[in-house]
Amino acid sequence: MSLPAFANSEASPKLRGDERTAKILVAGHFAAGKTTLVHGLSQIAPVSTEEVMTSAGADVDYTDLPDKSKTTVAMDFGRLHLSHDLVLYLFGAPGQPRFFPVLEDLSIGALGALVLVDTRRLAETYPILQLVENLGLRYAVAINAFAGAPVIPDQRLREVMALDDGTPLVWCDARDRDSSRDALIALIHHLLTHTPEAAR
Ligand SMILES: Nc1nc2c(ncn2[C@@H]2O[C@H](COP(=O)(O)OP(=O)(O)OP(=O)(O)O)[C@@H](O)[C@H]2O)c(=O)[nH]1
Ligand SMILES: [Mg+2]
Repeated sequence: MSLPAFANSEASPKLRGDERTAKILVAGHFAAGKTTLVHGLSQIAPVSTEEVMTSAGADVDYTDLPDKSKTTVAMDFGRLHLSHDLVLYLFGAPGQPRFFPVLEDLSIGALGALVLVDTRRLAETYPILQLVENLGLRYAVAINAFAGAPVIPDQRLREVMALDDGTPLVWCDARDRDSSRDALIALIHHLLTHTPEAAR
């Protein structure tokens, strides 16, 4: 399978109406960088539903990252021309377990999922992977390489996450458009080469 030349990543192409479209779920644990990735890639004004975490939510919110004051409570939304004839609708899910039912709802109609991971929070990745698999979504794992996070060899990461050999595992920087786009390309390649013809 091949993708045509990519559209200018800085452009905000209008929809022609004859493109192929796909809904993609961007999932991952708390603070994996989902909102950062969707907002960085979107070629339209993204939708954000981040809310400030206050002491009122201390019992239920994750509070181990003092610099992170907001968390997604419903979804991120963005749109990206990945190529001139393929448009992705990106739905970023909340990362905290109490919002998992929202992730389930957001997954409806998705072609696949990009699962973002910070290697410092691998334990929080397992329930996300479990959920995505239970939902029947094909997925790629993108390690969002935070400064100071352990650099773990891919083979070891595959083992600890129990990834199938065919599941793409890529590294990215969610703050960088090209890097994030490459992670999505890996997912799309996987989806287009593993999706039954009838579902295309
Ligand atoms: N150093 C570094 N910081 C990042 C990266 N990606 C995101 N961040 C920062 O990490 C913080 C968390 O990013 P978010 O995009 O809010 O994470 P999220 O996965 O949407 O978080 P929730 O919605 O709360 O689950 C933000 O302050 C980002 O600026 C990255 O690749 N490297
Ligand atoms: Mg978020």
